[in-house]
Amino acid sequence: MSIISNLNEVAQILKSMDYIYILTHSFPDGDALGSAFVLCRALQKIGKRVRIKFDHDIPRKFNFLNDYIDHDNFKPPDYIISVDLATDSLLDDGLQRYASRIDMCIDHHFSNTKYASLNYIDSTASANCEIIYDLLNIMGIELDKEMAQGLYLGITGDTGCFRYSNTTAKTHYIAAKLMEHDIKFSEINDKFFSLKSKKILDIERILYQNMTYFADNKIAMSYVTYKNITDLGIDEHECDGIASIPIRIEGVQVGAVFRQKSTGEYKVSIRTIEGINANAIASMFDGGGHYKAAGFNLPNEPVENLLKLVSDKIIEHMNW
Ligand SMILES: [Mn+2]
Repeated sequence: MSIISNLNEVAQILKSMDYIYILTHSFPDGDALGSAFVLCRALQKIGKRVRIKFDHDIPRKFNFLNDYIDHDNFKPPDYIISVDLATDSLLDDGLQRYASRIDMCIDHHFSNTKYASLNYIDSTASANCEIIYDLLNIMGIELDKEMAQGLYLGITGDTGCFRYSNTTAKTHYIAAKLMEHDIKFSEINDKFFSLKSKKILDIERILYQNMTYFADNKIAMSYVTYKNITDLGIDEHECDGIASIPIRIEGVQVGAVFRQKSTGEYKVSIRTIEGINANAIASMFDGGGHYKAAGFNLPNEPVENLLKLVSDKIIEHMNW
């Protein structure tokens, strides 16, 4: 459980590894997949045997990454690296057996629990892909167009297309360097920020219908049941963007979306405005995440009770 604060050291250690599995969080987003994909491809380029390990299929929109994912038996890995994984409990259930033996963690979550033998955490990076960009530079591994696209995907994803306050001058600098590789940035941004399937619009309609306000409209919460999701035939992964719907309502300071999982439990996503720490709210329920975006799980109970439970805690926490 030690901390590495120098990326040069990470580079040195990676060079000494072989037969590596790369793991990331369940419901992987662009940053998780971009980090895993680019690191995998980079290490393969210098002759390492590496696979990304998943328990579930990844969302269809990320299909271009599939070649790098190990669905067969590799061999038992000698090393395990995690990327964009704040805590080992966020691994897919089928990967929990690796949780206790992660050698290296490369992450940008402020809430990272330092579960690996060696932990490199830079919470000033808007996206984990920023760290991977620096790392490959240090290692002298040249980016190709696919890698530049993977990194751009992670950065634009975690900054909400360069809108969130985690965006820095360095974020733009790296994005500019990536654009020199002739990447399809416009297509990527359209695909991830504008295009919506009819099914997603249907699930959004349900969210708007279920919207509930607390604390003088400072809190807005909504939910979708597992039945809603399966009735519409939606792949659970496709719902990622719905978490930010309540916080877009004018005057709302804390937004939450409760999404029921197949187990009946609810995955709660918290979004906050500047000045309110979403991570602190999620921590009250044993969750975590970023300053303005965090999450936690709640047991299978009537959703009205859960909304009330969470809003009461937030009201108390905020002194509202
Ligand atoms: Mn990330």
